[in-house]
Order: sequence, then structure tokens, then C-alpha cells
Amino acid sequence: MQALILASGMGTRMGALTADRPKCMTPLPDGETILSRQLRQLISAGIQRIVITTGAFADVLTGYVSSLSLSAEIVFVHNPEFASTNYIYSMHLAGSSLSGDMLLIHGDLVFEDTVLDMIAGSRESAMAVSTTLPLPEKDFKAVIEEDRITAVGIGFTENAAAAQPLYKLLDSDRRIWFAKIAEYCSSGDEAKRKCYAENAFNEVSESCCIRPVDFTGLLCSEIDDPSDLEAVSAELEKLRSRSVYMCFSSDFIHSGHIRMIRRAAKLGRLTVGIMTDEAVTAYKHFPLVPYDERAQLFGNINGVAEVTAQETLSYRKILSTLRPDIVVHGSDWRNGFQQPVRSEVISVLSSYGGKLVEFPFSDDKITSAAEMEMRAELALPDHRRGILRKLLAVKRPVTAIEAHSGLTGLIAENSRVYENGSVRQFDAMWISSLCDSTSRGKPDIELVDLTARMRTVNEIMEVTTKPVIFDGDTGGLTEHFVYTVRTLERTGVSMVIIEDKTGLKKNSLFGTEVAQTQADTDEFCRKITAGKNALKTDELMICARIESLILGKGSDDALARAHAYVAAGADAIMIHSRSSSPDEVLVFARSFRETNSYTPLVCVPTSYCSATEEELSSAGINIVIYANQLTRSAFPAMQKAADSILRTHSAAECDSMCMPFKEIIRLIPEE
Ligand code: SPV
Ligand code: MG
Repeated sequence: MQALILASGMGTRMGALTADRPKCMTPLPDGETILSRQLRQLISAGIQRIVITTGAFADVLTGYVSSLSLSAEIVFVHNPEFASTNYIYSMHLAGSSLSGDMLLIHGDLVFEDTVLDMIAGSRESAMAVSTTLPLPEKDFKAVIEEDRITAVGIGFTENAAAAQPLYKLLDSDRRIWFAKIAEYCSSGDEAKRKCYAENAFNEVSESCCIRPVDFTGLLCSEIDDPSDLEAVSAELEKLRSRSVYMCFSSDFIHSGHIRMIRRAAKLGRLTVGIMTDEAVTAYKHFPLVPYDERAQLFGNINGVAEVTAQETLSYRKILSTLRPDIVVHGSDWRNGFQQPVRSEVISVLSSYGGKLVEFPFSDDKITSAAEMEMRAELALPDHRRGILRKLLAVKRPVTAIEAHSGLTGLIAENSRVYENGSVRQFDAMWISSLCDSTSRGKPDIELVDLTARMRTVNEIMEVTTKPVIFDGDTGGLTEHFVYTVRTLERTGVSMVIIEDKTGLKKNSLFGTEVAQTQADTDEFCRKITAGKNALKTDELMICARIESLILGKGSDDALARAHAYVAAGADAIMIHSRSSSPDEVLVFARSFRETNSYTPLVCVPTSYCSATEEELSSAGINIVIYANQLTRSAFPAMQKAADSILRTHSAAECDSMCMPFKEIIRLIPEE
């Protein structure tokens, strides 16, 4: 790509500053001139051929440029009629020296590197505009319609944005505009050599596609008179101390991140926020790489001055602490669930004069390829098994939902709701004995054997990445349990819950309506200890489930058992209840926490479904399991569909209750 700098003008409004030199040679505070700054920026952006139009003080200008010993090819095109024409004529004269895509810049424009990057990096023709700056009275405005610039000039106000003469023109647009310019300049009409080149553009704008590129918050100003020079000089001073913030939640670094960091670092001193494990967990999944390592990785990238922890998806707290001048983000968050986060950032920034700079996001392919790879890794048994323990350290409560098949596993894995710019999702999956048995049309009496249960576990694990909590019923004979835990450990299960029952187990929700026997405490303790001793890692957690409340034995019995099971090695305690109120579970949890603050507590609010996660967690519960809701909601839906077909002798009525077949075939993404 090449560049055209228009530097033929007289610059009379600059007074003494242009008495012996062209305006583009006006010195800036840091020792550069407007032109030498532009040339340096263009060359460092990779531009190797630069055409400069000259007019007033042409010799001074060419001599000055050659004294700069630049590494790019510089071509001068002189406009001998500079005093009586406008830059449209200089562009006309330069036209034959140009080919391909180009940048077009007025020689009195001062802009920062990022603005040039945004324009030069645009895939389409582009012009620098600010959609939020007030419309300038005497300077250019661009009319924007459907994200295209349809006219540029001083007089427009409707759908207009402040615009600066910094363009990228793709070859096709350049040809169209320059052909019109040639027509203007060869028409013999003097007025058409004195008008703006944009007058010609406005006649052909329908055939061109120039996109507005928003430079709001960044320096991009023309210098027309000494007061402009003063304002721009002050801006340049400010740039030196400008602070920039951007945040990453990623486990891996790819070329897109490096590009973003490079661009952000050009804006000022860059602090990178790294989302804490807790924050990443809440919004995506438990990070593969822990916070400290991620902070080190990002901290070592060139351009990153500092790293800091961002504790939530919301930027409010960190922005209030750091008060950066600029926040950088990919433009992808304008759509999707992060919109409220973005709005909050804009409002916090505007409260103290900070600005948001968004870079176009073009790394979808790299990101999704890396994410696919990461998902594969997340699903590996050795990775998945330890996640629940890690989750327990950063999140309360951890939530799990029942899954009994690949499909319900996918629902547990992928269900998300977006709430105020944040995401809510389940943390883990519960492989319920009730639902696993029910889906096979069998009673929940340990009739479905371990081999069949493991088939379900594998089916679910094959299509998911979240940790699995396995309902181990009574755990069977201690002599069998020691083998079961090893099988679960090898498979990547994170927790097995065994209930303190003995004999023929029936589902707890029957309570005392059926004959059920609670296990002897010591005997159950021996099972727990044997299970713990059989394990090869300390990642698979053995959770002891207490049935005292179910069997009407009261809270004291439950508490005594809980302490005994913990002493025997239980990694967690599940307290079960079939009461319609959560009170007995809450009382148990609070009492247990009086003497034990560390052992995770698990509960299953099926009968006391009115309990909220907040209520349970504030009493000391760590894991809330929604144990059967997918099975219980699917069954009536299926029953209704079957009844409807039988009743109406047709599938027509039932069709409206069903997912469209186009969706069902796309429900399972192909990898
Ligand atoms: C299960 O889901 O299989 C359970 C929980 O064990 S409950 O059905 O409430 O006993
Ligand atoms: Mg069960």
C-alpha cells in the first residue's frame, strides 16, 4: 500500500509559522514536525512508497524531506498552481503516480499511531470520523448511512459525524474518485479546481464504499491556526502519560492477543487485567491455567507494563481503582451477552473523562480453533477429576444438575442465562441413580448395576467437560466399593456420594413410607475409610450422605454421624431431607458449621424446592444438586405428545409442542 500526503497549501492562517516554510513543517513539541511525524508513522506502519504533493515552499519541503534520510521511496508531485487551486488539483496531478490501495492524508493532520492502524488495517475503504465529538462548524463532516460514508463536506448536519481527512482507499474506490477528480479538473471550469476533492467524491459516493472508522477518544486533528497547534501540542503531552487498561480471561495466548496488546500499548502505559479463576469460572469454565500462571504469561508480553487481577466480569471495581484514561476491548462485545458490561464500562469511564477504544475483532477462527483444542483437554479424565475441588475453593455454592444421557449432559454443559452482563450456568453434573434407573424404566433399588451406570457416565463424559458427581447409592459391599472408587477415579469422576443405608435401598424420597434401614455408623465409617485408602489420587472426593432426617432420626443423630464420617475420611457431607421446608437442612448446616468450617456440605433441594441457592449457601452449604429436574420436566412433555397423537389420530396438534425438526438435527454440533 502507498500513501499520498497533500502538502501544497499555503497555510496562511498559521501566520509567522508559515512565513518561510509550508504548514506541514510546523514543529511539534517533541522535536518532530507534522510531516516528519506522519512520515515516521507511515513507514513504521509498513508503507514503502509515499507521494507528497508540493506547492508553497516546494524547495524547502523537498530539501527537508531528503534531510530526514527515510527508508521509504518518496515521490514529489508539484502543483505549480498551488496559489490559485485547492488540493483537488494536487490530487489530480498526483493521480498518475498512484496505483493500488492507498492512504490519503492531509499534510496538516496530527494523529496517533492507533488511528493510523485502525484506518490502514481496515479491510475496506475507510475514513476517520468521530460519532460522538460535536459537529465542527467549519470543518469536514461525513454523512453516514447504513455504515457507509455517502457525502463529505462542511455543510452537512443530518446523519453527520465529525470527520478528518485521513482515508484508506481500496484500488477500486481510488479509481472511481480520481476519475471524477480528473473530470472536474479538466472541465475548464475554474471553480472545479478550487473546490474540495470531496465535492467530486460526493457525486460518485454511490459507487464507492467508504466505511466510517471511529477515532473517538484518540488524537486526530488538523492544524489550521496557532490555537489548533496549541491544543494539539497539549494533547501530545498528555499522550506521554496516558494509562491504558485491557482485560483477558483466556487460558491461552494466540497471535490475536499479541496483536491487540501491541496496539493497546501504542496508546499509553498498558495495564493488563487478568480475570481471577473465580471470575472465569463464573462466566466460562474453570480455567485450565491458574491465575498466577496466566498473570505471568501475559506479564511477559512486550508492551505490558503491569498486570493486575480483575475479580469480576464487570469492570466497575477495577476502573474505579485504576481510573485508566483508556479501556481497550475488541469490538465483538458490542453484540451478545457482554453488552451490559460494555455499557457499564462506558458509563464509568465517562464519569471521570476516560475513553473506550474498540479494535475490530477478527480472530474468531483462531479463537474457536484454540477453544476446540481446549475443550478436548478440559474433558480429559486427569484434568476433569480435580476441577470440583478447585471449584469448591473459589465458588459458593457450586451447582450441579442431573444428567442421565448424552443429550441431558449437553443441556447441563451448555445451558446459560445472561443476567446484567454476567453468565449463570451449572458447574457440574449429577449422575442420579433415580434418573439413570428411571430412564431405563427400572426402579431405583440398585438394580441398574455399575457396568450399566458407567455406560451412562461415559456417554455423558464423551460430550461434556464439566465435573461429574456420581450417585453411588449405598456403595454396595465395602469389598466392592474399593473397586468402584478406582473405576470412577480412572474415568475422571470428581465426587462419589454414598448414602448410609443398608439392605435393599429404596429411593429416599419415599422416606419412612417404605422399609429402609440406616447403616451402622462404624460400619459406614469403615466403608468410607476403605474407599479413601483405595484411591490413587486425592482428587476423587468421597461424600458421605446422611439419611437421618429422611428416616426421622433427627438432627442430633445426623450431626453425630457427620462428625464421625469426616473423621473416617469423608471429603464432604451430604445432608438429605424430604421435608417441604428447608428448615431442617439449614439447622443442620448451621450446627455443623459451628465446629467444622472446612468440610463441604452438599444438599438436594427437591422436596424443599423453594429454597434459594443464596439461602442454602449462607447457612454453610457448598454444593446444591438439582437432582431430577430434567427427567421430571421431560416426562410430562413426552407423555403429552403421545396422548395428543392418540387422541387426534394425527401428529398435527403435537407438532406445535415439538422442537422444529430443522433444530433437532442441528442440536448436536458436529466437531
Ligand atoms: C438420586 O437422584 O438418585 C438421589 C437423590 O439419590 S434422591 O432421589 O432425592 O434420593
Ligand atoms: Mg440416588
